[in-house]
Amino acid sequence: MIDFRNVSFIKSAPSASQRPDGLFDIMFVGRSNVGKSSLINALCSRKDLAFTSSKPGHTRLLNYYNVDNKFYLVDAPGYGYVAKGPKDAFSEMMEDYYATSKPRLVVFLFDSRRIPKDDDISFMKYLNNEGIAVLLVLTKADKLNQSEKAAIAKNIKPLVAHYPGSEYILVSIQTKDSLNAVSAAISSLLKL
Ligand SMILES: Nc1nc2c(ncn2[C@@H]2O[C@H](COP(=O)(O)OP(=O)(O)OP(=O)(O)O)[C@@H](O)[C@H]2O)c(=O)[nH]1
Ligand SMILES: [Mg+2]
Repeated sequence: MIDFRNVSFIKSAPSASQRPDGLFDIMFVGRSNVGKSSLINALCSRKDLAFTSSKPGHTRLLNYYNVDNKFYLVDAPGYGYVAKGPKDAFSEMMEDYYATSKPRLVVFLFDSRRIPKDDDISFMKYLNNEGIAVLLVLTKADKLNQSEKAAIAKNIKPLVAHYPGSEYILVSIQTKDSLNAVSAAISSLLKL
C-alpha cells in the first residue's frame, strides 16, 4: 500500500526538462477546475499541500510531490481554459512534457456532472494510443442527486469508449471511502 500521508513538495517545474530525477511520475490531469489539486490534498490528508481555487486555471506549473518515496505525484495545469494567448497553460506544458516523459499512470479526472467534450475525448484517445495506463476518476460526487448518479454510465460512454479498462471511480473529497478507493486503485495498478 501507499502511505499518502508521507508526502513532501519537491518543486514546481516550468517545463518537463526541469523535472526532478529518481522516481517515476503519476500525473493528475483533467479540465480546469475539475478538482485535481483538491483530490491531491484529500488523498494526502493535507489542507494546503496543492493550491486550489474556485477559479479555473489556477495551477500553471507542473508541481511535483514525493509520495512515500515511491513515485512523484504531478499536479498539472488543467486543460480547456485559455487564460491569455493562443494556447492554454496545459497545451504548452503538456506538449513539452509528453515529448520527453511518459508517466507510469495518468489519473484522469472528469467532473461527474458533465458530458464529455471533444477535448476530453481526444486526450483520452491520445493516452490510449500512447499505451499510458489510465485511472478514470469522476469528481464532485457529492453534488449529484440520485437521477444524475443513474445517468453517469450513459453520459460518459463517449469517453469510456477510448478507455479499455472502462472502470471508473466516483469520488468526493468529502467521502473517505471514495478516497480510499482511489488509493487502492492506484496501488493495484502500480502493483505497490
Ligand atoms: N463539492 C465539491 N467540490 C469540490 C470537490 N473537489 C474539488 N472541489 C472544488 O472545485 C474547485 C476547483 O478545485 P481545484 O482542486 O482547484 O481544481 P483543479 O482541477 O486543480 O483546477 P486548476 O488548477 O485550475 O486546473 C474548488 O472550489 C474545490 O473546492 C468535491 O469532491 N466536491
Ligand atoms: Mg489545480
